[in-house]
Amino acid sequence: MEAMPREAPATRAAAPSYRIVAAARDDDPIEGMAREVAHSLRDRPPWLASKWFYDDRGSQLFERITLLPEYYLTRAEAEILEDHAEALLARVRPREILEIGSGSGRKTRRLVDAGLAAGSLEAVTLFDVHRPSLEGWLQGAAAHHPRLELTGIVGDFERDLGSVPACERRMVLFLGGTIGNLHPDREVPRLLKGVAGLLGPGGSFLLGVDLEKDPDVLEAAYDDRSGVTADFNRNALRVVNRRLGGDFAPEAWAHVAFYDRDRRWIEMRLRAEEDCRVRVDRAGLDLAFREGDEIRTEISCKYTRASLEARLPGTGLAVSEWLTDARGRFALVLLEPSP
Ligand code: AVJ
Repeated sequence: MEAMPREAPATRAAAPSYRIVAAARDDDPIEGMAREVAHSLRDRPPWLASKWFYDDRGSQLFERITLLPEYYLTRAEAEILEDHAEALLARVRPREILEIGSGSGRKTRRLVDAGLAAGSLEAVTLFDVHRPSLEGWLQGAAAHHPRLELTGIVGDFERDLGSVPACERRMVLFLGGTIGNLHPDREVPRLLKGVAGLLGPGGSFLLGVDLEKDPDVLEAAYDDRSGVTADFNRNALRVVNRRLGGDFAPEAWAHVAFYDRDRRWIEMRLRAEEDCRVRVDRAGLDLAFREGDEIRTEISCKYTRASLEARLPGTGLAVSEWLTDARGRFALVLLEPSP
């Protein structure tokens, strides 16, 4: 049978559009997660990567964290953007904004508006593990800015940045203090080198960094009175249960968050409140935990200008602007390729 060519509606303008692509060339994401979790839960001490917090529920819980009175990071960063985004973008004049770990993309809007005001911006690409967050943002952006070239890339920024195509006058954003989740010696230099490799001619990198401060303030931000962060922390277990056929009892694990003053990072853990046996079918795990055993779920490293700059040699990047909020809690750092 012959297919009839369908007629395009002649009078309607093209619908605003965007595209979403997967970064990982290889495997089934569940397969990959199973392999990683099989390794990390057998490690001594056991741990789970913090990217596993972010399914639909975890992404919503994080959005609630950003509204908590104790969690100053988001507001401090927003203050800096409010004060400096326009002038910054007018100076840098990016053609493309590429945001990694974009989440809900609320801050992205501020920078996109500044890029449009500067008259230079033509394309926006968001890179995140959570596809629905990308869809939500891109849909809204397509409706408001039909002329922007909009792309979402679903991927793991620690592994898949190499699949992002090259581009001129690109401004990479890595905001919110998410760099804190990376190990400062082992993972941060690799990430910075990866980003440097994405910057074409005229490229720049805007990085949000949480700064060292009174440990009581830090600990309150990661152990709020209303218990939202505790729920967020336990979500890692729910995600393992659902995706990998696990049988963790999330309510039997207590939220632990403390500032490690030597390593200068917040560490979040889950502590077993009773002896238990846990199976994770798809990861081939059958684990025994004793009361008091802990699983590390996140580090969130805090920096000073000096300790951040100490990570830069060998990455191909140098600081060209260091902007903080009025209370010096958080920094937005503009990095550019070093000669
Ligand atoms: C989204 C990675 C910036 O480390 O502060 C919030 C995640 N963890 N509360 C952070 C988080 C606990 C957050 N980042």
